[in-house]
Amino acid sequence: MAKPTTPRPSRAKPKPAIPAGADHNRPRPDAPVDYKASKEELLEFYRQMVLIRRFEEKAGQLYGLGFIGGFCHLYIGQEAVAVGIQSALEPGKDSVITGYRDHGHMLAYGIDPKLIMAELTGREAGISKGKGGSMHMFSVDHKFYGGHGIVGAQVSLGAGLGFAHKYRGDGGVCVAYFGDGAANQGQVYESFNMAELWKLPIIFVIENNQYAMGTSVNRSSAEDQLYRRGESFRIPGLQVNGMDVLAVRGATEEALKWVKDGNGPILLEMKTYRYRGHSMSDPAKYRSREEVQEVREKSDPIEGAKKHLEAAGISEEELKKIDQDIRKIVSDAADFAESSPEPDLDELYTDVLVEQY
Ligand SMILES: Cc1ncc(C[n+]2csc(CCOP(=O)(O)OP(=O)(O)O)c2C)c(N)n1
Ligand SMILES: [Mg+2]
Repeated sequence: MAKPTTPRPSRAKPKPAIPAGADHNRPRPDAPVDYKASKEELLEFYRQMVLIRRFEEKAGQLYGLGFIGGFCHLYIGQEAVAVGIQSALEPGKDSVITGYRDHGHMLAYGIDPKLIMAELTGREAGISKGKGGSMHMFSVDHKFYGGHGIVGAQVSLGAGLGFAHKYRGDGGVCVAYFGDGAANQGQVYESFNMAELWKLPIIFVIENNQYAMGTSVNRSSAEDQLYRRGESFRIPGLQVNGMDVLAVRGATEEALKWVKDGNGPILLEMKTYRYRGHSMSDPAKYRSREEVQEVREKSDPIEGAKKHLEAAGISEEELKKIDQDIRKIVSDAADFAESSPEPDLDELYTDVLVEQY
C-alpha cells in the first residue's frame, strides 16, 4: 500500500486580504489633459509668470540692501504652479491658503505688487499694514488667508476654510498649498481624514520643489510619490508637471470638477523646482549647480510658455514689450515700498484680535 503523501504546500500566491484593484473600483477623476489656452490667455499666463520672476528678483536685491528684514523665501522657478491654479479659480468666491513662500501666490491672485512690496519692507501701506512681512501676508478681501510660517499648519486651517465653504453653502472651494517637507507633518493627515469624511470642498496642492530646506524629498520620504499620500483616506491624487502652466491649469480644471461634483477633496502633486536657496541665507551644499542649471535649461516655465506663444504667432518684439512693462511695474513697486512711511507705533495694537468675523 502506498504511503499517504503529506499535502504539499500550495504554490498559488496567497490572496491579498483586499482583492487587488477592489479599492480602485470607486469613482476616480479623469486623467487631466493640458489646458487649451487662447492666445490672450497664454499671454496673460506669460505676463503673470514674468511678473512673479522679476518681482522676486527685485525682492532678493532689496533684501541684500537691507530694505527687507527677517525671513524671505522666493518663488523663482515655481511660477507656473500659482499662475496655472489661480487662473482657474473664481475670485471672491474660492479661498486660498499657503505657507511662507507666498509672494508669488499673492501676485497670481491679482493683488497690487506695490502693496506686496510695501509689506516686504514693513511699511504702513503694505497689504498687512507692514506687520506680516514676507511670511505672513493676508488679504481677506481676496480670500487669501496667508502666508503661514509653521510648516503644515496651513493645511489644517485650509480644511477649516473648506468646512466654512460647505457650512455656508457659498459654492466656494479652498485651495491649500503646502510643500514636500510639509507633506510629512502629522496634522496634514488629520486634516485629510476629516476633509474626506466630511466631503469638504478643498484641493490640497503639494508644491513638490524637491527640497525641504536642505533635505531632498527622496531622503526624507518613505513614499516619495506624493500624489499617493491621500490614498489611505480615499482622497485621489494626480501628479502634474508643475513646470508647465497648461498642464497645471488642465489638472486644476479636473480637480475643480471633482470637488464641485460633491466628491470631496482631491490632491494635486505639482512637480516643480526652486532655483534659489530655501531662504535668503542658504549655502546650498545639498545640490550641485549643474542640477539647477539643467532644470533652468530644460524645464523653465517661462521659457516653456514663450515657446507656446511663438508657435501662436506672437513676435519677439511683443514679448520684449511685456518684459519692459513688467520691469517698470516692479521698479515702481520697489520705489513705492522704499518711500512709504513705516507704521505708527499705535499700529502695534490693531488687528491683533478679530472679535467678530
Ligand atoms: C513646524 C515647523 N517645523 C520646522 C520649521 C522650519 N522650517 C521652515 S521651512 C522648512 C522646510 C519646509 O519645506 P517644504 O515644505 O518642502 O517647503 P518649501 O520651503 O520647499 O517651499 C522647515 C523645516 C517650521 N517653520 N515649522
Ligand atoms: Mg519643498
